[in-house]
Parts: sequence; C-alpha cells; structure tokens
Amino acid sequence: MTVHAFAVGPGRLRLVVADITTLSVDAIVNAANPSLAGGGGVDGAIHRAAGPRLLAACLDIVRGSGPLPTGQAVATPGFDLPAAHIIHTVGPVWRGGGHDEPILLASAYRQSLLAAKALGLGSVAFPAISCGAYGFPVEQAAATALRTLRQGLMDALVAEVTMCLFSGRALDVWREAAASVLRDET
Ligand code: AR6
Repeated sequence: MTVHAFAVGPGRLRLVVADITTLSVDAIVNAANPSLAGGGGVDGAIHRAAGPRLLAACLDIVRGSGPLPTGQAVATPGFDLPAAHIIHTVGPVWRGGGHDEPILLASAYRQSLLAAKALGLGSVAFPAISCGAYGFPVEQAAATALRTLRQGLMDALVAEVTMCLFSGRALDVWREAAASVLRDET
C-alpha cells in the first residue's frame, strides 16, 4: 500500500491508495447521501462490506432524526468491517461553485472529525468526499479537505487521519495539494 505521511501539529496525516473498507482504523468515513439508504461508489462498497445491519442502523437514524443535512455527520457501528465505527457524512453536490460548495465540503470533514472526537477515537480514514458522483473538482476538493484536516489535527480532534484515495491518479493530485498545504515527513 502506498503511504505518504505528514506531521501535523501533535498528529499525523497519511495519503494512501486503498479500498477504504479494508482499512483497520478506528473509524472510516462514508460519503453518503441524506437518505443514508446506501448508493453507489464508496457508499455502496461500505454497505456491502459492513453487511445488512448497517442499513437497518442507518434507517433507524433517519426515522428518529430525519435525513442527514449536507455538511453534517453521524456515527454507526462498523458491523462486519475491520473498522469499529462508520461516520456517515454528506458532501455537497457540485453546482458550479457558487452555492457554498467549499464551505459545505469543509463542514463535512470537520463534523466527521468532531464525531470521531465525541467517540474518543484516535484514527479516522476519509474517502475523497464529493469527488465521484457529486462532481466536485478534485484539485479544489483536495485543497479544501487538507486545510480542514490540518486544522482538525492541530486542534487534536484525533491523532491520525488517513486520506484513502482510490487510484494512483487521485493520489498524484492529493500529493500535489499536500505539498503546498502540509510538510512532508517521508
Ligand atoms: N474506497 C475508497 N474510495 C472509493 C471507493 C472505495 N471502496 N469507492 C469509490 N471511491 P462517490 P460522492 C472513491 O461517488 O462524490 C453515492 O451514490 C471514488 O473514486 O462514492 O461524495 C452516495 O450514496 C471517489 O474519488 O461519493 C451519494 O448519493 C470518492 O470515493 C453519492 O454517491 C467519492 O466518490 C455521493 O457522491
């Protein structure tokens, strides 16, 4: 597994290429939609790997609290995953950039880190939220995500964040963004 690690305040940020459902971290983040009922992309992969108890838990949450607003986050157990927890968040749909997309994307990362802190977790892995079906331009998403994650690590919300990318091409884009936002450790 390709790993690039960066020291950030008291913590660490890693860039890896992997299927997020295979990672042994305290929590993985799901790029969900407000219904929490599953879907394609990383959401579909997480529901398949976590098993049917995940859908039941998600539907319970929506029955109790309503659909999850864009930029918010909520946690469930990881069920059949190696990760003990899943933090579900909803990134923005890209609508040209004039509809608060960067603010909402930053909120999805920040609220996920706050959910991890509330559970007392040490390590969290994120997919590239909104960079697939939701169409967010990857270079801009990477810069926004990395700035938000850097702040979360500086605030010691968690000790280690992994950005889990799904292709070598995506890794190249995120490495370039990291070079300008973070300090390389390896
Ligand atoms: N592990 C890591 N990353 C993955 C994986 C995986 N197994 N599978 C895909 N990716 P997307 P979004 C990457 O579309 O843009 C769903 O239907 C993928 O290459 O999963 O936030 C939801 O239900 C891309 O870079 O999420 C929503 O309706 C990134 O994950 C909607 O899509 C995000 O792509 C959310 O769209």
